Amino acid sequence: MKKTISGITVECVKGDIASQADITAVVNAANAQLMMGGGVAGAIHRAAGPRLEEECRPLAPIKPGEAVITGGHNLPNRYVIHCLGPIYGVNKPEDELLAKCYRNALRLAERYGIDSIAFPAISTGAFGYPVKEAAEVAFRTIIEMIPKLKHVKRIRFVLYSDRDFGIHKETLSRILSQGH
Ligand code: AR6
Repeated sequence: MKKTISGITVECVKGDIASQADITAVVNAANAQLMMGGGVAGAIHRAAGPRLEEECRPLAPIKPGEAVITGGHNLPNRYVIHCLGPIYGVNKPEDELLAKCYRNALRLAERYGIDSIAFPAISTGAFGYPVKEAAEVAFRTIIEMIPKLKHVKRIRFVLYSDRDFGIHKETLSRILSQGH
């Protein structure tokens, strides 16, 4: 599924965040220590190799809502942008902290002249954020950022399950049909 908003493509695909070869920067749903983890942080670190953890070590720890950038190492992508999402029910306000992740990742992408970026559904796995609520925050934040983007031309959401893919497609269509 693909939508174009003011010349910028926003798309949803089903797949693995570590296999997005046509994208310049992939986003990691990181832990505060920026180390190997489960889910997305496992897939990204496994594919990138141990030099990614080495590059991350001096940048850690990060706080919920923050984002930092590293190289992609053995990933097919030039950069990894690591975001720490909020733990649902613990880091509050969750919606604001999750919005900050997307905002900060896009700001970093702009600073590095990145043309394409792929996001996983940050916080919706181990951190327990309900997928529908998280998708709403993610797309609303991205759509708000679109007028500020000069370099980023393509924003991809990579969803791991059919259910999450369906929820994201439905949420994006609904938000756009509401005129936002
Ligand atoms: N590609 C795309 N999406 C994925 C993949 C993948 N390879 N693997 C899982 N997902 P999570 P969080 C989906 O747990 O909630 C880690 O252990 C998954 O189904 O990766 O932000 C870190 O070390 C879910 O919908 O991230 C942290 O401690 C979404 O990606 C903590 O978990 C995010 O799930 C971060 O938790």
